[in-house]
Amino acid sequence: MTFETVSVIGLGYIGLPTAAVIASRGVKVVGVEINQHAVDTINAGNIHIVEPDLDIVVKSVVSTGFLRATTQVEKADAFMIAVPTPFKHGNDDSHSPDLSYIESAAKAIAPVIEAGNLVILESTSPVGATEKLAGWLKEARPDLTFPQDAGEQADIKVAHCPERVLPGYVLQELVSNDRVIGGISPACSAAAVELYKTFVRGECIVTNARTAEMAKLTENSFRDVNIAFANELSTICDQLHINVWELIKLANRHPRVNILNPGPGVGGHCIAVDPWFIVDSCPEQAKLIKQARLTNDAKPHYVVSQIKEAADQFKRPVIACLGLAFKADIDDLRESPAVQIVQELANASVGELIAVEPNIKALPDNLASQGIEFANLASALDKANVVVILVDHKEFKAADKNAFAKKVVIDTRGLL
Ligand code: SAJ
Repeated sequence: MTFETVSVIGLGYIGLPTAAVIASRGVKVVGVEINQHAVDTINAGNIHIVEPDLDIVVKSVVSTGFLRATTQVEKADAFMIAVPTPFKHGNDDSHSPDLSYIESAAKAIAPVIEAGNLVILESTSPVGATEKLAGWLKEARPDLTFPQDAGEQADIKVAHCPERVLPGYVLQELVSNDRVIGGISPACSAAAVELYKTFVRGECIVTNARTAEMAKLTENSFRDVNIAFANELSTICDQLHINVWELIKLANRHPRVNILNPGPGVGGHCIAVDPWFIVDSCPEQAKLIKQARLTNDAKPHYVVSQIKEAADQFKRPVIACLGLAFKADIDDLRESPAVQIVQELANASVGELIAVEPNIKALPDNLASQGIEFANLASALDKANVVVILVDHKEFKAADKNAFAKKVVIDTRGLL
């Protein structure tokens, strides 16, 4: 199979870097995005998301004409769907995945697909989503054959190739990570491997679509369960007056123990979401996976109660909250436990709040409107009597530790 034109549906945190990297290999890429502002930004050679070095690659592939963004779906040899799979609205307890973006993408590309095309689902999806995608395509195009019926002879090939890149390292990991390739038939997998080989240096490992879906969910659940273990240890250690960081360091000296780091909670758009897709599929079996989610989701509230206790020691508590991003050295505040903690403190009127976040220029409106002050590290440390370390940003690691000496410090990241 040759891929002269690749269409990437959804130009977000995964779609845009993927489109840019494929275009940088000299393949014509058309990115389809419903957000007109994103389309205009990309076509002007700029980016609408934050990811190191992505701006340089996008500028280059747009200027050489290999990448173009549009709101209209066009014909292509391969279609890669990289749209969000959030939870369904309105029922917070069920945490059911919302596949409507995938369904819309299927309905959008259906009119332009032709025999010989490859359709890939990159979005993190519950088990069975790729089969559903193939079903939606078939419904819209009864004139074509699909692998769920026609097997190896199908006109259209469909596969799931889940993204696995780490925010902040997307450009490196897109190329160097191994890829799990799950075709609905072996011919679908083979075609997908050919496409990924054009830009992936890691190995492309073939399986079926359902296993590929579960593999991605498993990777993030593995991390979530391990972080939950560390978070549970941290609360046990507080109770027993043991330093959890020292404890973990010691336990990790064992050749077969490797405990992750406790923190203020688990944020981001993946690890706190994907395990629920497994729980939603198999609620009876996925007991540990569910408990890990609950344990990690409870951690921000635990940190808030620690801060309240510390603030109670002062007549006029001034609380410096160091870091708002969901993890170190990024500017992404979405789904951040640090933001959740700061907001809970503001709602509870615990004291004067100062937020320090070196990766942003100003506080977002929702925080600024709650009367939270935005300051640099030095001035926050100067004013505060309680200091809460919420993110282990490099600026905080580099800070003079003496500046913390006379403060009540709650160090959720083990930075000190
Ligand atoms: N965290 C801890 N303790 C740790 C590690 C992380 O508290 O020891 C917290 C972080 O502070 C953050 C959250 O967990 O709030 C998630 O951070 P992360 O760095 O573990 O992961 P993400 O969400 O940035 O990216 C993950 C990655 N998955 C795995 O490492 C298994 C990435 O490879 C996936 O592509 C990405 O999810 C995704 O898109 O699914």
